[in-house]
Amino acid sequence: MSNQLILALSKGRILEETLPLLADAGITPADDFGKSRKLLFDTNLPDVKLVVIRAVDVPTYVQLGAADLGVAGKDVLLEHGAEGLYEPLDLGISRCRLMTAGIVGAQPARARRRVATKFVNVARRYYAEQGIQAEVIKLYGAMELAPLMNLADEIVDIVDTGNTLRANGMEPRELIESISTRLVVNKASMTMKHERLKPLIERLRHAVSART
Ligand code: PRT
Ligand code: MG
Repeated sequence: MSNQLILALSKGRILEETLPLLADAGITPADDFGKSRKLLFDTNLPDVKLVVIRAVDVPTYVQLGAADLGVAGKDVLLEHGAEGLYEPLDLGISRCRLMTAGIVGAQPARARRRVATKFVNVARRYYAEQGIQAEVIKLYGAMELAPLMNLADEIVDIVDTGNTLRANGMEPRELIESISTRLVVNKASMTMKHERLKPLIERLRHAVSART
């Protein structure tokens, strides 16, 4: 392992909220950030580099040690599994809820409920815990469409304002988890690079608590 610290950031909506938090913690990307198709960036800290990757890939990078730290939604972490990861800090950004949802007024009547979701592991676990027989159908997007097209009786998806559900004649049903974005750290890095990681985590912790 090198002396470099690699921080993996989730691109998309989480990135937009992560950058101001990093700035509060005194970590700013180099000038070329976001300007090119580059995915690996220097920062103002000589030993810290950033990679910007698909949110679903962040746990993999950190778990396998390609990145020392990562910023990922709790939903992604729950779906991926947390083996090999520490989760020292709730960053408190990109809050939302993982919920079941269905067509307004419709009862999920079937003995074996058809559930469309990209969160197949979370969904299987949840319905098993509820003692509900479920056939989980993997989709990669537009989950709201599945009940309308009679592909599924219910979906498991992220809800924030509920506008997306409402616009499609659907309503939230049960809360599975409240979600926010977390800092994750590779377990081996935490041991081997502890002296360098600890102050970085503390800077982030202070930036988070200064906001609340
Ligand atoms: O888009 P891509 O497939 O590349 O990746 P992604 O969809 O995983 O990334 P992105 O940028 O959409 O960010 C997803 C992460 O942001 C999630 O893993 C959550 O941790 C967090 N987050 C917070 C959200 C939302 N809020 C959110 N509202 N992720 C998605 N949504 C979507 C939701 O899927 C639904 O389509 O917004 C819609 C619901 O919003 P409301 O306000 O209409 O209820
Ligand atoms: Mg998206």
